[in-house]
This record gives sequence, C-alpha cells and structure tokens, in this order.
Amino acid sequence: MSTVTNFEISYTQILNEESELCQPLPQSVSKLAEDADTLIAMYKAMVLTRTFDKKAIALQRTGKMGTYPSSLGQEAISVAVGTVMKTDDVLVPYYREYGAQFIRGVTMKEILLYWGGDERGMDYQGPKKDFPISVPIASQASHAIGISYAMKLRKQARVAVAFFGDGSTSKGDFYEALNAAGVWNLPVVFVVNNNQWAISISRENQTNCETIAQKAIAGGIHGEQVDGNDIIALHQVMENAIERARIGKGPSVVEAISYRLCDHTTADDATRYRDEEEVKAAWEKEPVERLRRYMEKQNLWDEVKEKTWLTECSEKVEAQVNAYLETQPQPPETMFEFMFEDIPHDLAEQREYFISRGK
Ligand SMILES: Cc1ncc(C[n+]2csc(CCOP(=O)(O)OP(=O)(O)O)c2C)c(N)n1
Ligand SMILES: [Mg+2]
Repeated sequence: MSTVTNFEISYTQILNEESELCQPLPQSVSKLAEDADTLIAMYKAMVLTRTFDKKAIALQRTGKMGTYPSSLGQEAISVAVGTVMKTDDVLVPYYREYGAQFIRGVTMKEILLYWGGDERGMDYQGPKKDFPISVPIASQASHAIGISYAMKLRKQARVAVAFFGDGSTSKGDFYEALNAAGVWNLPVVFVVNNNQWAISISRENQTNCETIAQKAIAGGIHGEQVDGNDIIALHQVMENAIERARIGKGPSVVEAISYRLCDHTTADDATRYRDEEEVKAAWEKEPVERLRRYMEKQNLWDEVKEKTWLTECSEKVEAQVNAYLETQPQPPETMFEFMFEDIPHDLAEQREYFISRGK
C-alpha cells in the first residue's frame, strides 16, 4: 500500500484572545497590524453593525419589524470581507453579513425594510450588482457559480464572495458548487461563518468532518481555517483568497471559527438548547473587545474616542430607523408585479379579483 496524496488544513490567528499579536509575524501581516487607518475603520464598522443589530432587535420586539437574525459576535467576518472586496466584486450573502453590506453601501433602511416584509429593501441603491439576502439555506451557492462563471467568460478581474453558515455546508447545493468552482477554476470565494450552531443543531451534530474547510478538498480547491474573532487574521486570509481568485489561481473555502452570541433569530430562544457556560466562554473571545484592547495598547483608541463613536453610531442608526418607519408600505397588489415582465393571464385575473374585493 502507498499513500497517494496528503492534505492539510491550516488555521490562522494573528491577534489572540489576550489581544496580543502572535509572533513572529510575516512582513505583510505586521504591516496590517500597524495600519492605523484600516484597523480604526474596521473597528468602527464592527461597532456600527453591533449598534444597528441591537436596535433592529428592539424594533422586532416592539412590533415594528418582522423576524430578524442578529450578527452579534460575528461582525469581524463580514467587516473584514467588506473591507477587502473591491467595488466591482459581487457579494452573495446569506443573512448575517450586515457588516459587509454596510461597507459596500447597502443602507440600514434597506435591511430594515426587508425584515419588515418590504422587498424594496433588497433593491439596493448602492451596490447594484450585489445579491439580496438568501434565506433558503445554501441556495446562493449555485448563484455564486453562475456569477463567477460569467466573470470568467467575460475575462473580468472580478470575484464573487459567497457566505454560508456551518449548517448550510451540509447541503447538496454547497458540495455541487465546490465541485463546479474547482472544475471550472472560477473566481469565487466561499466564506463559512462557523458560528457553532445551526439553529439548535450543534456543530458536532451537524457533520462528522473534523473541519468544514476540508470540504474544499473534495472539490479540488483550497480550504483553510481562520479565527473568526480575529479581524486582523480575517483581513489577511480573505485578502489572499480573494486576490488568488482574481488572478485565476483558484477558488477557496475559508472557514471562519466564530460563535453565535445571539439567538438564531428573534423567533428563537437559545437558552432552551445550549449551555450558559458555553456562551460565557465565547464572550471572552469576541471580536470587538479583542480589537479595541489591541488598539488601546497601540494608542490608537481611548475612552473619549469610544464614547464619541458610540454617540455617532446611535445617531446614524436612529436616522435610518426613522427613514424606515416613515416609508409608506406598498399596496398589497404589488405582490403580483415583480415575478414576470408581462404578467400571465391567470395572475392578471387574480390581481383584478384581489383589487375588486377591496383587498
Ligand atoms: C433550504 C432551507 N432549509 C431549511 C431552512 C430553515 N433554516 C433556517 S436557518 C437554518 C440553519 C442555518 O444554520 P447555519 O447554516 O449554521 O447558519 P447560521 O444561521 O447559524 O448563521 C435552517 C435549517 C431554510 N431557511 N432553508
Ligand atoms: Mg451556524
């Protein structure tokens, strides 16, 4: 018997749980760790996302919005991706990537409209080519293949970045997409937010794979893990993956190890199925505090800056919430209007009937 081949999955952490840089750092990484502008911008984006999140939950709790999935504790992943992506790249999100979406120009009002049941919220006025939130798990995998295939066909130096949860990587759509990405060498990156839970199914009960990143191997593409609470490592790993894809060096799966500090959505109560101790331990690793402590040690941040930014965040969120609440709902019959360019006769009849009944 002989070994045909071997595979390895790497794990990257640069800023550890104690907010210390892991040594030694390669030059490209130490440059980022000393890049005050990027660090501050990423920190601010994480705090803004968290402020938005809290308010969105309050809106749902007071009956002003529908079900909402929070991104609490997972902000670093989407903020790093949003920071690294270029304007012409295409974001293919699921439903916890507000951090990336805001950086790319999606407004908070649009996100609130969507979760308030108004589809106009997915017609982004900023990043027109970015995809809407995908609630059907892993269905966005094949969209990302189509998008990146088109980019390659047109010889464009663009990349599609698609997001997935740990649970969604058990779906056939995900494996099929990895296979297609590999065989066609597409400019696509699959980012997996491994937040340890798929609603009430724990990571251990989800898959027997030791890592989710290793699923890439079956598709013949690169796979690696990164600390999803370490935004410096995320920035580094994502930049490499996206640039590799851009220059034709192949797609990747990046598994970011995080923790869902929130309930699955506002319709969930996670205390029914997970340990308080586990959540408490996860709070010790969370990304916002980790970066803030590091920036304070570097004299890039202090209490006054923190207070000022928190006030600014509240003002920004408040203005967007008001814009959302002031938006006039669409007439109910518009539900017939956006599926077909020319409405089929049976739907036209239903629409007329619906209107004639006075809704
Ligand atoms: C095709 C499909 N099946 C089932 C669901 C119901 N559902 C919503 S979220 C979810 C779990 C997703 O877990 P994961 O992929 O880990 O993402 P997370 O919510 O943890 O970020 C399921 C099963 C769905 N939305 N779509
Ligand atoms: Mg999950």
